[in-house]
Order: sequence, then C-alpha cells, then structure tokens
Amino acid sequence: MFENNRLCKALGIKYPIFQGGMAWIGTAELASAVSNAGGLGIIGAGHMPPDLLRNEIKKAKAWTDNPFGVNIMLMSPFVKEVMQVVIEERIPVITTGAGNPAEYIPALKEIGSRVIPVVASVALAKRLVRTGVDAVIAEGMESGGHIGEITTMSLAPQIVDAVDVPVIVAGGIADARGMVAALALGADGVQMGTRFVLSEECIAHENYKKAVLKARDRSTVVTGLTTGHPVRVLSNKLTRKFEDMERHGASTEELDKLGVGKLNLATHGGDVENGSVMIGQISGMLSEIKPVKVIIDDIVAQIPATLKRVQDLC
Ligand code: TUI
Repeated sequence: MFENNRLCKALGIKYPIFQGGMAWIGTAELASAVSNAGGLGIIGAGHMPPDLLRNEIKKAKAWTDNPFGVNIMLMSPFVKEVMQVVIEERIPVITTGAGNPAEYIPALKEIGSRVIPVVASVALAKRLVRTGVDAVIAEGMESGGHIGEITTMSLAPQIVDAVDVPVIVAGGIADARGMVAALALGADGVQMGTRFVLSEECIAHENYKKAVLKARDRSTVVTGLTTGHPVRVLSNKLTRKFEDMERHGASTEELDKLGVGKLNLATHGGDVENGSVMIGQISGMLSEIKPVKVIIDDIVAQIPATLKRVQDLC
C-alpha cells in the first residue's frame, strides 16, 4: 500500500501519516516511535528554548534512522533561534503552526528541508504555495490547540482545489474511516494529534491521558474567540474562569495572561482542572491507550475493509 503515494515518495516514509507536532508532548519519544512505525514523527518545538529543542533532536536521531520532522510554533518567543537549530541539525521536514512562515522559507529551502505549513484558510494556503512550500497541512477546527474557523470537511476540498502541492489533512482523524474520508476529500496524507496522545510512548501525565479517555463528543470548548487566538481545549475549571472573565469584558492581555504556563501544568503537572488540556473533538471516540506501532498498523490494516464498505454502498 502507498507505493505510489507522492508524499511518501517525497519524504521517504512508508505511510502518509504525520504525527501532529504537539507542544510539550510531541517529544523525541513520540516522534521517534511514529517514524519507526512508518509514519512521520514530528517534534513539537512549542515554546521550547533552542537548547532543549537541540537535545530532543539528538535523542530522536539516536532512536530512529527514519526521517522525522520538527514543528515550529510561530508565536514562540524563540522562533528565530529555533529556526537556526533546525537548519544546523538539517531537519528534513519542517512544519509550522499558528502563523505565517513566509520569511523563514528561503533559509529552510536552501538546506533542502521540505517546508510544510499548517494552514486554516484557502487564502494562506495559496499565498504560501507561491512562496515555494512543498505541501500544506489543512487543519480543520476539530483539532485541539490553536485552530482556525473552518471544519475539516469544508476546508480540505477547498484547499485541495486551490493548490497544486500535496495536501495533508488534519482535524478529527483518528482511525481508518477518518483517513479514508480525508483521502476521498483529495488529501495525499493525514496528520493526527489526539490519537497519538493516547499512545504508550506519549509522555503526557497519566491524568492528561485519563482526561482524554473520559472525553465525550461535546467535552471540548473553544476559548479565545474574542482575543483572536482561538484554542480548543477540554472544558474544565480553567475554561470556565476564562469564559467568566471574557463575559465581564477582560482585556486581551488579561485573557492571554491566564493561559501562560497552563499547557505544561496539564501535560506534565497532571492538573487537568486548572491546566489547559488541548485535545481535538475526536477524543470522544477514543477509548484505548496503545503502542504507536499498533495505532498505525491498525489504521493501515482497516483501510481495505473501509474502502470496501464504501464501494459496496455505491
Ligand atoms: O499551531 C497549532 N496548534 C497549536 S500551537 C499551540 S501552542 C499554544 N500554546 C498556548 C496558547 C496558544 C498556542 C497549541 N496548539 N496548529 C496549527 C495551526 N495553525 N492551526 C491553525 C493555524 C493557523 C492559524 C492562522 C495558521 C496560520 C494562520 O494564519 C496566520 C496569518 O498570518 O495569516
């Protein structure tokens, strides 16, 4: 399977399955496991200082011989230094999130890295393709963390029609049904975040994983719609406080301040009530923690039956 997939060929991977580059939990442990299982593991640089990122890259290089990527969160205060690290370490695939990476593209292309930004709109996808990106990740608002405004179902085909580079679809995908649906929408591959949180290799605190296991379809909310930084998180004490402050006319600064340090508090501190549990809407479907290899093998194994079901209906 996937022998003729242009994304797999271009990146040297077996399956067109990316692991979302999640801040704090997209570590070398998870990224190397995904790459070893035939997908593309991605270290999430998040707000990491450059030294820490370099350390994660060194670990991942030791733990896998397969290609892996780094996701650069463009709102990070360390973005320039982190770009320098990935260039020095000659990381073959750079994904970006939460902004427009245009100014960094020439330097990354110069060392031969594939640049694959996450986009949440057709306009940004078209603009970035003109600057020479190799593919785009179309991320629907079902995803956890920082999101756009359009659902995967509506965004994916519009981006596929608008650009001539491979499209990876993200947001609401966690099994073969989701993957086949994304491919039907015109995707060349998929990216999953929440599914990989519930893996044995993910280093998230056990309370964080338990919270994801307990989540139902309507357990997440989007905060920050008024500040221009919408973030999908599990509904909890923190989001209720945020909503309360928002209702009482708190300023963007006050609201942004409330979020500082809260992701780490949840992912590592295990405080899933006062911390920020960034997970996607598909968490409601997930009920099992599995090794990364089993997650990927199960999805790939289910693809023929999923396709057959579709065909039998037509
Ligand atoms: O980046 C993400 N998801 C993230 S980043 C993150 S770290 C964080 N921590 C605390 C508070 C806020 C963030 C957590 N989750 N996904 C990729 C993504 N990028 N989704 C949406 C976008 C996006 C949105 C608008 C990309 C570009 C864009 O347009 C920018 C522009 O200038 O046009």
